[in-house]
Amino acid sequence: MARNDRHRQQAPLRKILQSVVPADSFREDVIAGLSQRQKALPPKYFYDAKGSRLFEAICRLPEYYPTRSELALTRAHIAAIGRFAGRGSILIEYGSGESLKSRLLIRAVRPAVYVPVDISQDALRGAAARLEREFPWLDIRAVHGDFSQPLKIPVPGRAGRRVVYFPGSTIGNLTPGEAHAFLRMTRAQVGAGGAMLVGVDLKKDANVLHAAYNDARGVTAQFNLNLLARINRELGADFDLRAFRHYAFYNAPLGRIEMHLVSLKAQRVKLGRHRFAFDAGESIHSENSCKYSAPEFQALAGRAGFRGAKVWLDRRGLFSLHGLLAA
Ligand code: AVJ
Repeated sequence: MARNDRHRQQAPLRKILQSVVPADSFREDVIAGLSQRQKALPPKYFYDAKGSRLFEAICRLPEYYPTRSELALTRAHIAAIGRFAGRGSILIEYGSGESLKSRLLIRAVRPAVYVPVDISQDALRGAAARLEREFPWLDIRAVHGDFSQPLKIPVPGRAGRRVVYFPGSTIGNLTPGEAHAFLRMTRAQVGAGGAMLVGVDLKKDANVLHAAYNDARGVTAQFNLNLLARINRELGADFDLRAFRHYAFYNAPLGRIEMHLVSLKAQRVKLGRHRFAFDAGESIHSENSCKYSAPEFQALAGRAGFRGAKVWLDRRGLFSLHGLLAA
């Protein structure tokens, strides 16, 4: 067999083992969110195909430092991060894991099993296929699911040390109360002797934060507005995209960037048999992106049953990676 045929001769891409995404939750979540006094939409719905492309474009923007900072710190500290996770561990990644960081970690940890978990079936398939090509030795068990719910991980409990990798400051989408519950759930997931590696964006100059969510090219605005476009496309709503504007600001007392979609006029939006009325200036709260100092996040993890054992920062001190151990 020719050397180049090796990959093609491998077993076909392992099936997506588990699917725990309820089919109808998008419609229900949108209706529930738009029915609140402060209208709100869950940020996990940003990531349809177009939204995922826009998010990748955000990650390349000069103003959006988190992606570059996290990659730089992962590169700089990969040996220590790998030792912390422990060679041969069961590595569970929340997110599809096609990023450069995930590949660095896989190379450093050489996990016995790698379990990417993602709500996007396409992202998961793409990532798993690519990782399978790059790491032919890697046992990949992809899980299609929502990691904000308790998940069954398709690996026997005794098979090895469980380490959850949750990069990208996605945890910032949760309020501190929600993050606490999420960390507790993950603590149960990894069990005694388990660990977690969490990427967390740091508090910093509000101007730097503001620029990262109000980029000059308006890509973040497009990303935010795509949520309404998606609701139109998939749920048949009639949002007029020109009548809503992207708005993002740093809420200092709450330590978070808030993204909103502001209605530019009084208007009504139709979604099936529902009608949602907007006043001029009224907003839909579409995302929180909470920022934590290193001690703040360690304290939060401590209340959720973890010990904050390690913190790695990039050289500019913009972003952090926390190594947490089951307490
Ligand atoms: C993927 C949730 C970490 O909060 O910075 C980027 C998403 N929103 N620009 C973030 C996002 C607007 C991002 N997270």
